[in-house]
Amino acid sequence: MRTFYNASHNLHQGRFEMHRGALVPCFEVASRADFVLAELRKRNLGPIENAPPATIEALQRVHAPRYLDFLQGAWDEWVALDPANAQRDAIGSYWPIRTFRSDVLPANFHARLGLFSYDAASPLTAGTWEAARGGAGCTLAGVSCLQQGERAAFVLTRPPGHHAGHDFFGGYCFINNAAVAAQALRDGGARRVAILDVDYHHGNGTQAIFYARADVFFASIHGDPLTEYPYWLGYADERGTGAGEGCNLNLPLPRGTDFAGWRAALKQALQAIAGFGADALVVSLGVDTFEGDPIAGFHLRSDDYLRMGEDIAAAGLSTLFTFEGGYAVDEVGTNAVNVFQGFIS
Ligand code: OKP
Ligand code: ZN
Repeated sequence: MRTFYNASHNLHQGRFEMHRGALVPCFEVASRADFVLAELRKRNLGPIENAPPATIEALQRVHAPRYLDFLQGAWDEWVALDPANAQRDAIGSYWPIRTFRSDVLPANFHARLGLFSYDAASPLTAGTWEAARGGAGCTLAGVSCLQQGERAAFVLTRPPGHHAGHDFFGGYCFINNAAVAAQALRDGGARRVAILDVDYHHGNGTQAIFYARADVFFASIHGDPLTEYPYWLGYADERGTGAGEGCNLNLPLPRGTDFAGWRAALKQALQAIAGFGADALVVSLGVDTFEGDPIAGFHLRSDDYLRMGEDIAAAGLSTLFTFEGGYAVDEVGTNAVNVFQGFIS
């Protein structure tokens, strides 16, 4: 299986995230990708390649122009406000909740930072834009691979993507790689695409992007948003809207769920995807379902990821894996590569 590795990922290295009133060191660290890369090499899973960054035009297939403009210029604006800002990351302080306007684009930088984000856990850094664009470029290269008839490919990138929406960032995510992939597959001629999100956290950005569409099915297995981030989306009654009605499947599970319970949900998600009749599958692969993950609550063990890969392979679809969460850094390589090992076995 070919891997497209975003060599620019380490340009994004957030220092701190706001966590319940305190700035704490970021969980989403650069070494996560390094561990996965090392494990791929160790197990000789296939070629590891680079790809050029995505063009703005390609990103606009999923994201709003004014959002992309903001992301591209944000760091320079931030530092122009105060040279001392070069030593600290940009994090929002003000957000337009219900009753505020979002049609006006404020001149004030902090107001725009809040307009285009939804949490204080996703620091925007000097290299965030380049890293995120690089990841989308790898995603497009992975899509090309599938279009050339390969069974599967892996996009090894960070920051992750599934919380990023059409015009907002949050949950450590800036550009939605899974959405970029699904859209590129559609643009390349696939009639129906399914996205399976197995990250511990609900992929609210991906869901929102495709919520009204009948051509992209979104299925997600995640910690129940009643207690788990992102809290305001990911409930079972969200089934899509308009033409997209019935094309969204959320399978929230309680904290503490082990692989037996999780695998039953996977079976349900894969059955729904089979019923949808997809031409291709995009997997938002987060391995923060691991029992040792510091910010999640499921109890999957390393061997369980082999079974996960086998089950996904049994769907028989050409499959693009995009890397999402997984914060137990020492095990993140083993767990992610176990999925591929199971998939190709
Ligand atoms: C990104 B991805 C938990 C705080 C949650 C944000 C989590 C973002 C997860 N104590 N903060 O889905 O892995
Ligand atoms: Zn996650």
